[in-house]
Amino acid sequence: MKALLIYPEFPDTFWSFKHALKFVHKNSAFPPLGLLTLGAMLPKEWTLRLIDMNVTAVTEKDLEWADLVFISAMSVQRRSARQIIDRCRGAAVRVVAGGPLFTNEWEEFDQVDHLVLNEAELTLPPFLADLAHGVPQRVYRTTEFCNIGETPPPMWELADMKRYASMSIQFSRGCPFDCEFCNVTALFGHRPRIKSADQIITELDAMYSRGWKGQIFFVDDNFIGNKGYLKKQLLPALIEWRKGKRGIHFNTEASVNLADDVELMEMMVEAGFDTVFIGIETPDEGSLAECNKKQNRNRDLVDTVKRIQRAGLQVQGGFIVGFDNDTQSIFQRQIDFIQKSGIVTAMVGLLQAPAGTRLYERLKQEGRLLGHMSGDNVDGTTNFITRMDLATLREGYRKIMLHIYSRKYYYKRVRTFLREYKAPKIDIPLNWQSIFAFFRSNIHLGIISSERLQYWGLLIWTLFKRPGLLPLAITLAVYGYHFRKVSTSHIV
Ligand code: B12
Ligand code: SF4
Repeated sequence: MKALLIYPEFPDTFWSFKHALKFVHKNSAFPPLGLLTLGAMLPKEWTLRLIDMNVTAVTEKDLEWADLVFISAMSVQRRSARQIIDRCRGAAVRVVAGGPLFTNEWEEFDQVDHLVLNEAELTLPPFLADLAHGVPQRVYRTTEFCNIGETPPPMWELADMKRYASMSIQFSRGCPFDCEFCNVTALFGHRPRIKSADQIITELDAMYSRGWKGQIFFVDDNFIGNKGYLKKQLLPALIEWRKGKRGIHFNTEASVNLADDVELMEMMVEAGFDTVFIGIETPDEGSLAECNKKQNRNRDLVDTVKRIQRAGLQVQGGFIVGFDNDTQSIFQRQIDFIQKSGIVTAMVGLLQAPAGTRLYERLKQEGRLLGHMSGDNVDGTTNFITRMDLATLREGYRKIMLHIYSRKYYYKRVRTFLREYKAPKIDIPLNWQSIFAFFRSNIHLGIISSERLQYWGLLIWTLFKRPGLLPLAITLAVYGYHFRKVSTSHIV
């Protein structure tokens, strides 16, 4: 059997990092870990090929070659996924689809031959067995969650690592919290399930031996969901593994209560973590209560962020406007919070209701649901009737984005952050790629772009005040360039 694994294209969004990637000559930020994991579960005698459409196009020859096409996607890739499904039909090749988009919206994909939903660990074996017997069903679903301690290591050999800015690895699935809008608990459950430290080290060894010496993203929904295991097993193992290995550094996603555990933060930094994405959502207590974001309540969130930054972890933040409780003052309050906290990468979105969440069910019952979410949480759209007049909400949202990503306030925020940040000791060797990126940013941002004054101002300031953080200052300037491009062109 010849199986073609296809990952559809992301639109040009905040998360695509498209405009930043060209500085480092990369095609995409991360490889499709779901498909690489799926690949490891397919029969060993099959011939597999992966096409990540963010890296290479799918040709008619590719479709002719395949006996079966496996597609994985999240909602934001819906459009590209539909196009490739249509092309497969045109080429008379059978399509098997899975991943978050199809798990959440499977009833809308009549054109797909086989929907193998939820976690492949549980639904793929029955599909493969039925296929072998010539009686494959159309839909495979489950309400169970698998034991990821038995998930095989992803097939890295399917991906062309050079094309990506970062690699990905997954230690846990699921999150103990219960935020009303969140898809994670619906898809992966409340009880964090973990891989063993040995599994993680095997996966890291596989990447390292294939020549990967850069950033690795722990794609966990909440990395600190099982603190006991982290402190006793995984982090000590990572600290040991990283010894003598140059270039490797980690980032991840965690809940805000990370700030309350100094020992945990210290261990993460020692293990090579330098960045953590946190769902801050809103500085408004009422809106936090509305969405049941308990862990963010009754705390000084600016101080919490600064504690994490001082421990050596850059905080990236997710923010949301459009809660029922929000009034028009929320826009300025979000701006003030973001500027004060020094969260440089602030992903602000309008509240959307993903299918399968408690929010989706509530809005449906209230007769306020308008259809499926776009899946791009920063495109200024939503899929329900908002309490605040929609035009006002969108105008307020635009105001936030144009403000925080304006040259003046973005560069100001970078300095606020660099002032606070205690840089971890991560040994990143100088290579040709970073030298070229440095020259490219000097030409693009320092000469061609209208932000040249702010750019050189930041570099000179950093050289005098925090010289060790110069590479980070340049990286953040490049991110800013991407965010500004997207926020001025993309928000509807
Ligand atoms: C890494 C990640 C990203 C990366 C994507 C990089 C990449 N190339 O994959 C980045 C940072 C770009 C990203 C962005 C966003 N993401 Co995201 N992301 C994740 C995250 C944290 C991990 C994904 C992953 O690699 N998992 C590990 C692999 C092994 O799991 P998996 O892909 O789910 O695959 C398993 C099953 O789903 C299934 N499976 C998957 N594919 C297939 C295919 C077939 C054929 C079969 C049979 C089975 C199968 O089997 C696999 C093994 O169990 C997930 C959360 C999560 N826990 O998965 C969210 C998640 C996928 N993201 C989500 C969202 C909403 C977003 C954003 C809109 C922002 C946001 N609010 O988080 C943006 C949109 C992107 C954009 N450009 O605008 C949602 C998706 C919801 C949906 N219905 O689509 C998730 C589930 C998190 C959430 N908040 O609910 N994301
Ligand atoms: S803490 Fe994050 S992952 Fe956990 S339920 Fe809330 S939004 Fe979802």
